[in-house]
Amino acid sequence: PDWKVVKEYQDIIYEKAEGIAKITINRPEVHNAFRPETVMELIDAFQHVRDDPETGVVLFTGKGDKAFCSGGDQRVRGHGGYVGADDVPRLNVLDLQRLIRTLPKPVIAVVAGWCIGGGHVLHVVCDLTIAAENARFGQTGPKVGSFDAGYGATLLARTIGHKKAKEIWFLCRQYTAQEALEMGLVNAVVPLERLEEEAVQWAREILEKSPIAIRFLKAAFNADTDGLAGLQQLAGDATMLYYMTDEAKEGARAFLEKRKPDFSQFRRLP
Ligand code: 2NE
Repeated sequence: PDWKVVKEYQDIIYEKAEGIAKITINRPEVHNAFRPETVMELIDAFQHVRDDPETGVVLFTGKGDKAFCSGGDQRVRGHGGYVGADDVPRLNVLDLQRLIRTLPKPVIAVVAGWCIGGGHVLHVVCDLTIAAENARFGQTGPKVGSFDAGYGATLLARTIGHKKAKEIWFLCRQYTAQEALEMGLVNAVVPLERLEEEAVQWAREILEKSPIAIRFLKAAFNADTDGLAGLQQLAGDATMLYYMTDEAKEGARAFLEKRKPDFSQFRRLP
């Protein structure tokens, strides 16, 4: 695709083409580790994607072929969180995780090289993952004095099963792309030079499908794991559809016309 930059950032690159957004963590010197400002920029870009009617699928990736993301930038880990220029300790990557989950468009993690720690959790919360043959997956938390017992543990367990998820967190080993494929952690493994091409192909196939069908399916998959927050998302989508019906429009119109609504004109379907 002929990627065009949507907005300039310091730590990330946000581009789009053909209805596909590409968001790239651009800190290759630290294997694309994120600091609070990186996450703020990612949140800004993902929020823009959510509101952009031209975009139907997001590719989320890391700059270069050495890493997708190596998690939180350990150089700025302070007392109570990762500390940005404003001197406030934060774990704002959790907000980003929720934003990716509630984005009503599929997000595909496009992984070359290291996908580790909080970076691994980011691919776990993406809807699909396409990995290059050189991708390496794992959690390091209990080794470096951290953990993500939210989506990082529980959604991982829903994805690959409890035994394997506990192994990943308790032993902190690293897994090849092929091993990740075998445990259902990624959707496909391709040669590095074909990584983006393959991800774009998957995005194009999704874009040919009905956007509202895809939106509801994503919300339903998430509702199963996200409890009332997941149900809220699904219910919000249902409300959006309901607002498109003559029945809902009759209710709003009747209020404005100061009359009783006439819902008798609408059939009750089985
Ligand atoms: C990823 C791994 C295994 C790669 O090893 P290697 O040997 O291929 O590369 P190297 O030399 O370690 O890394 C290259 C440069 O990137 C920096 C390194 O310090 C190194 O810098 P220089 O020495 O060349 O100056 N780098 C890599 N990862 C970094 C990081 N996360 N923060 C800052 N600098 C980093 C190896 O690099 C590794 O194990 N990295 C650390 C992985 C890790 O433990 N991440 C944090 C997990 S905790 C977390 O992310 C988290 C959470 O648990 C809960 C909430 C939020 C976040």
